[in-house]
Amino acid sequence: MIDLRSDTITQPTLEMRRAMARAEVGDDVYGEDSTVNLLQEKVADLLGKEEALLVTSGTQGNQVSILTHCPPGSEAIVELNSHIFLNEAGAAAALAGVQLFPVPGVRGALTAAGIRAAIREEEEHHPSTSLICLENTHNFAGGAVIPLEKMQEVYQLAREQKIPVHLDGARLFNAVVATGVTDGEFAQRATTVMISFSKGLAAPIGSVIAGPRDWIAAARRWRRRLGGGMRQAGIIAAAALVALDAMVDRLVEDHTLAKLLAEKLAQLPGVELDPSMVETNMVIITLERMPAAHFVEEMRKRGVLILSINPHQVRFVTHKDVSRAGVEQAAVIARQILKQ
Ligand code: TLP
Repeated sequence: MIDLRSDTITQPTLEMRRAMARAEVGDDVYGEDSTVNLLQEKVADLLGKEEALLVTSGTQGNQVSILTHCPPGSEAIVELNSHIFLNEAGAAAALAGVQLFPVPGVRGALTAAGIRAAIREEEEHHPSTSLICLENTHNFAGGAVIPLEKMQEVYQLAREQKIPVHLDGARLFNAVVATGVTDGEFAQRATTVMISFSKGLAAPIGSVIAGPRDWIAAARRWRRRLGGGMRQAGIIAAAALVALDAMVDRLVEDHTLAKLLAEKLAQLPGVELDPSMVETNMVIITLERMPAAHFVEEMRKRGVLILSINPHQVRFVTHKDVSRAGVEQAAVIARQILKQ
C-alpha cells in the first residue's frame, strides 16, 4: 500500500527507538522526568516562550490551551476550516463550554479586518471574545503557510484588544522549512503555541504547548484534569528530542514530493488544482466529475490510500515513509481512474 492519508502514519526511526530505550526517566507528575524537562526547555527556548508542557496529542494541546485561556460561555475566534473547528470532535463546546466563532480566511489566513468584525463588543447580551486561534501550516487549506505578516497583523490587533492568540502549530516546522522564517519568529506572533512531533517529524506520540510561566502552570492543571498527567513520559520525550534534532530539515523532501505529485495531478481530467499553491507536504484536489468517496475507494482498490475531506475534495500527504516512486505510482493510478 502507498499510504498518503497523512504524515501521522509515519513510523518512528531506529534512532528514536534507541533513544526511547535509553531515556532517563522519572515521574513527570512530580516534575522529575529529566528527559521531559529537557524537551520542554528546548521547545520553550526554540519558541521564545517562558515555559513549555508536554501533552499527549495535538488535540489535547489545543484543548488544554482553550480551557486555560477561555472561561465557559466565552467565545474563541477560529478559522472556518481550522482543525479546532472541524476535527476536534466539538471539544471546545463539550469540555470548555466555549463557543467557537468561525471566520473564513484566505487560504487559511485570517485577516485583521475579518477578526475585527468578529470581536464582540462588551455588552451583557454577548459572549465575550476570549481567544483568537491561528493554524500554521493550515491543514485544510492544503498545507498553506500563513505568512508572518498576516500573523503580525492579527497579533497586533489582538494585543490592542487585549485578546490572547493561540497558534495551532501542529505543522509549524513545515512552515519554517518552506519559508526560512524561524520557529521563534512565528511563535512571537502568538501568546501560546502548540507544536506536534507525531506528524511529519515521525515521533510516535507527543505535542508540546508553550507560553507564559503562569499560563503553563494553569495548563498543567487542565492537562491533569484531562488525564494527560503522564508518569515516565521521558520515553515519549526522547523520541520527540530526536524529531527536533534530526527530522526537521528533511521535511523539504516531503515538500518536493508534494510539488511533484501536484504537477502530475493537475494535468488529470476532472481535477481542479493549481500546483503553484502547494507550499508544503499536502495536496488537496477538487474532483469535478466524481464523488470524493468513490475516488478514494477506487484508489484503495489499486493500492493507494488517501483521505476524502469533504464530498468533492481529497487530500494527499507526503511524508518520510513514501518514496518518489510511490508518489509517481499514485499519480499513474489516479490517471487510470479519472480517465475511465
Ligand atoms: N490532523 C490529522 C487529522 O486529525 C485531520 C491529520 O491527519 O492531518 N492541528 C492540526 C492542524 C492537525 O492537522 C492535527 C491532526 C491536530 C491539530 C491534532 O493532532 P493529534 O492528531 O495529535 O491530536
